[in-house]
Amino acid sequence: MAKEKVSEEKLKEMCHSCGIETVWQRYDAQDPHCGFGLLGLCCKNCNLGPCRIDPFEEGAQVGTCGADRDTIAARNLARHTAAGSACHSDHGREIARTLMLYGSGKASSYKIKSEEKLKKVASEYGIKIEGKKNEEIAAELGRAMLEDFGKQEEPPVFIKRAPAKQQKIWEKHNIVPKGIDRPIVETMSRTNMGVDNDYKNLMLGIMKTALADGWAGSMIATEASDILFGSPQALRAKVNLGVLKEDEVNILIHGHVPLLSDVVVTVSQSEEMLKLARENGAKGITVAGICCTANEILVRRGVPVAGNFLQQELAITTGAVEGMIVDLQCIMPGLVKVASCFHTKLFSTHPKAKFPGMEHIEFEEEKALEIARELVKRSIENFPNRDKARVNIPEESMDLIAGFTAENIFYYLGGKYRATYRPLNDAIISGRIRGVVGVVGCDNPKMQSGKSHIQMVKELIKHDVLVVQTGCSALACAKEGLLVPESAKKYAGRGLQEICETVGIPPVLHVGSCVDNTRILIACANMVKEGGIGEGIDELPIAGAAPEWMSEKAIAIGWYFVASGALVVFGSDMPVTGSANVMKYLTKDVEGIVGGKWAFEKDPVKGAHIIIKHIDKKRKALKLSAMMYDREKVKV
Ligand code: MSK
Repeated sequence: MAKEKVSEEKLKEMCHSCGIETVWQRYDAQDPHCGFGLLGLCCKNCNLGPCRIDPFEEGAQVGTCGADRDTIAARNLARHTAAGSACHSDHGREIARTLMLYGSGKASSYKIKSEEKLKKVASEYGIKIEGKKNEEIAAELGRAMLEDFGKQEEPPVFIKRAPAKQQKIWEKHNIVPKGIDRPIVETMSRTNMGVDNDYKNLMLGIMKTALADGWAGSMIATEASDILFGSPQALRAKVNLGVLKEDEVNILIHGHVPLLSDVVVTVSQSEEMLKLARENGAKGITVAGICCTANEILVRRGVPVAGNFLQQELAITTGAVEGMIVDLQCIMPGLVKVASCFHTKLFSTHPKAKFPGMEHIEFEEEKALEIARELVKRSIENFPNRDKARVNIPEESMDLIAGFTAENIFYYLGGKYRATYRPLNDAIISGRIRGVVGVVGCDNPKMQSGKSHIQMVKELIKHDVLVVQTGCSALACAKEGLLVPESAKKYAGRGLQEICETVGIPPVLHVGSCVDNTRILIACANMVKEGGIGEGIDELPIAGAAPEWMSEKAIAIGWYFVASGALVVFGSDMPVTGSANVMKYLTKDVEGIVGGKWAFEKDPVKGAHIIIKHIDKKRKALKLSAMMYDREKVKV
């Protein structure tokens, strides 16, 4: 008899009553959080300290060296941005390196899955493609991309993808990044004790660093991944813990870089592994993803997603996971303790990301197939150790459509023979679509554990805003059923609904993983190029939001959108509120420099209305007509 399924909430309660500690309990145990940290007023950049500024202005107002609250808050923010940019860009470096290795005949587990993109990007890099084999082009392109990281005097190649207006603004303020690594190193250097103490100058350095991430490091990750693993196409898949199967071996892939997980998926579908699974008493093998590795494999192969960031531990507590294979980024060290209560085997695979208590099987591009086979085999052999009485797979799972890109959206909106952004721009001009907003980023126990994304997105689409999503935010909304075409009728305003129904797309478009926020940058540049809605990204009726941001990578992403001219709304403050000057710079002054700015709003519905107001202001400046169905209301 089939066992009764539990809900996710029930699963959380069960963990709690059995004394299994997850992120929510650990978060509570941190209460109260360090006030100086929250305000950004502590400095431990040198051994004169650690120093802290008294927010009530009764105690010390400067650090031992004399640095004031503005300098300290700005320096801390700069270091967060550098760390976030470094993380994304290192991801890009790894994929570019694999592309080069593949082209040089050293990574035979891979192939070129998008020849079209290989040739297009190679041409952008000035590589001659005529008469050359794909392998040769891949080797040259991989090498050229790697050179972008180390450039000293030249901007990375993709910077020229930005609209001319943005490039001019960046040149004027001297924030065009030279190379990708250099601005990150420069930020670490200028935030050292006694170097850059002018918060405004530090902010310019931050923007330069973030631009290197968005318009180069992350963009390389996206483009090189498309070349190696295929350019995504819209596909239907499933999301949430209910994708795990009671009678199959369940393997979770978690992290960000898809170099190993893509091969794991291939291996898990081989007859050799399926036979081994049957021999071990399972009916088959389910590979499902967590976090952005999930998104990478979802958008290209339709592999189901078990969950977003906050579900990584819960997935193990289902008692039905034989192996979790992690690469890097967003992997909680707390997994080890949770897994120790179950039979789940955890495998770390990346030389840069080891976890005490996890078995480490190191990934090498040259031996990807062999290593993936070992990991899948070890997981299958763990199936007999599963305690069936402790299996509690929540029943929730939901359909979603994923796999939209800055390129294929041409076809979905314009049709195969009219592949342009014209229909999108026209829909904005005519007032059917109010604007386009990227709602992205993590989920956070500090906020509503994923619910803020849903509330914000519902409010936006209700007001005819087309939403594009990446990362865990996309997964949170997918679980709610917002990423299927049917949701347009249920939740979207009439204008957006008409567009979605005409072309058969959801009102919320999943465009990939965290590094794929660059697809949104490219889409913005394409909208500008198409014409009629402004000369630069700063003029477009667009915005970005991260309602539950958590990672330093989110700070870097937010900054590259702001520096590119967008309004970015975060659902909780960045740790700089102890400096009124820095806060004013972020929420006001920066707009006069690059055209974009920050806003902070805890309430996701209010956050949505900050965005709607901003979009309406941009529409007005562009002299666009009022929203189509608002006009009808006026007539009535
Ligand atoms: S995985 S960075 S929790 S979106 Fe990209 Fe999710 Fe945030 Fe990690």
